[in-house]
Amino acid sequence: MSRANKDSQLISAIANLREEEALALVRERLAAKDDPLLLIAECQEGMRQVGERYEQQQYYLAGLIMGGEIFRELMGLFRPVLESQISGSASGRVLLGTVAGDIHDLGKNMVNMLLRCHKFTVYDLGVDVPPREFTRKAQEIQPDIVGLSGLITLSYDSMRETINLLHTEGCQAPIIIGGGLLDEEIRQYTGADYRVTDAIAGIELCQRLLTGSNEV
Ligand code: B12
Repeated sequence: MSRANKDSQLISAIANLREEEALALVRERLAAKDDPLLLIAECQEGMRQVGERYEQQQYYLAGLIMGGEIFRELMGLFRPVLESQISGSASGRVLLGTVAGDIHDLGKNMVNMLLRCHKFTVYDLGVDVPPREFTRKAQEIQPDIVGLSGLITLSYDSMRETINLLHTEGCQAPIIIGGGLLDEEIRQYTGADYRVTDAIAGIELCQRLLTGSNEV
């Protein structure tokens, strides 16, 4: 991803599944007051490379699982730092979830954490969420924004179905889809209003949507 320095030692430690090294590097860089958002971008790039190696059959499924575990541990290091930086006044309600058929939740959880740090109220429905569950919750809480996460090809149909149902049931909140592999064509296919490929862009977009700024 664009914000990450593609050659960093941290990216390489994650891509090579060197857990202890990755944890030590993040601890060190957080202690040296490195920007946690930049570190998160590097972690995402490391995970992208894990996925690439899986695709190229250099790693088996165990590699993906191990990558996921490393990322989860790294998130534990970021959480207290980010939570100590909570700023701004109370903002809007965001309905969030990973769509039906997809169980990836690390990115969604990261978004959840960052949104809370920016004083959003987040209703996170978890993973593999059926369209009907999104509409039921949307009717109950009347969100200001709906965020759908999806990382696998299968999730694009689920996103489309969920968005169709949300519209049919009268939900007028802007809908953002998020996931590392999403592009403009997929956004159009799903009918989403916006798409983002990293959490920081997602938070900035949510802030702009709520302040009514046109610069989206
Ligand atoms: C870790 C991982 C797993 C872990 C997930 C653990 C977990 N609890 O999430 C496990 C091992 C369970 C897994 C399973 C599978 N995986 Co997997 N996985 C990955 C991997 C390596 C990293 C994902 C990740 O966590 N990245 C780090 C986070 C931070 O990034 P992110 O999710 O993109 O999220 C960021 C942004 O996208 C954004 N964002 C995300 N959601 C949202 C939502 C909103 C509203 C907003 C604003 C922003 C936002 O913010 C986040 C932070 O910046 C990816 C590779 C990749 N390129 O992503 C493959 C990948 C997604 N997996 C893949 C596959 C094939 C699978 C399996 C089908 C494998 C199998 N044979 O079983 C299963 C799918 C099961 C299912 N039905 O869902 C493929 C998908 C290919 C495709 N086109 O369909 C990928 C791309 C690997 C590859 N290159 O082949 N996987």
